[in-house]
Amino acid sequence: MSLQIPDDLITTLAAAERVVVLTGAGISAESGVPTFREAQTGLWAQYDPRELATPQAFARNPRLVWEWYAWRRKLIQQAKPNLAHHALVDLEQALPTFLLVTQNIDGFHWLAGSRDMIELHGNIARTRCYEEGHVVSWWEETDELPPRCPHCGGPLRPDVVWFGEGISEQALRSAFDAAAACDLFISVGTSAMVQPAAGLPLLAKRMGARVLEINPAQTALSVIADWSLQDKASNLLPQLVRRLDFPTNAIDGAEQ
Ligand code: BV8
Repeated sequence: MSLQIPDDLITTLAAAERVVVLTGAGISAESGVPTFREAQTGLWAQYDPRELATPQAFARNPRLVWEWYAWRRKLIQQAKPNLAHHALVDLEQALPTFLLVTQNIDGFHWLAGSRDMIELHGNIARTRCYEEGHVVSWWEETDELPPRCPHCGGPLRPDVVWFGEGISEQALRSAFDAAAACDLFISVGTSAMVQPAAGLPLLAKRMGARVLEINPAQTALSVIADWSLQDKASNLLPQLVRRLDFPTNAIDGAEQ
């Protein structure tokens, strides 16, 4: 039995001029991609992701970190966006001004059809040179891991933002400007712990926006949200789009 969506939320969303959505690992949970907080499986169960997703871990054991991302990349390649991702595509196409900011690196939003979006933490499908920073799309496969940059011979790394690394100024500026100017901020599937992303809903609230949180669990954001709907994103987001009588092309396409 899905959660009942409050009428005042529907009224607010129907009248919203500028909507910002922040997503975290929870929106991909139903695609079969484990969230950061779920215990990792198999060989990786012994590691804490927050320890592995750091420059220190890569410096200490580059092969281990490279193999961890290769394992996650394979998992993601075998999965696909779910109804929650597709519902956000229908929202983007129906609303006057919409920006999706994701913490996720799985690329599922783009795959589902989202275009007005910012990948704050990079994308696991992209690889870059550890030394020179440019994205590398081809390299010679040898037994050595991580592979070597074909230009400078330095080690390659995933093009993601690790803990302790800065996020692109331009991405941050766009995300914070949009959060400050929006009239409705929707937080989906995030524990609202990782900075600076976790500051976005707080800024929106401070600047007068209403805040909707979609998460089966309570988080630090739940107490300040105007609506905290504790249910799965793939239940609630399609319901939201349908209650608004918005076209559901992306949802319908995914359900076929
Ligand atoms: C920076 C890419 C500075 C890599 C990631 C103390 C206080 C404040 C900040 C800090 C601090 N100490 C350190 C910091 C900074 C640090 C930070 O925030 N640490 C945290 C742990 C406190 N932040 C940083 O280091 C950032 N950089 O601050 O730079 C700087 C400036 C200039 C120069 C140098 C440095 C960089 C942070 C980016 C880290 N990289 N990802 C990778 O993925 O391998 S973050 C990583 O964590 C993922 O992106 C993931 O998204 C995120 C975890 O958060 P969530 O997305 O929320 O996922 P989580 O598993 O936590 O929660 C899932 C939620 O989904 C749950 O609530 C669950 O209930 C819900 N859910 C489950 N199923 C569903 C669902 N919801 C809906 N539907 C469902 N079906």
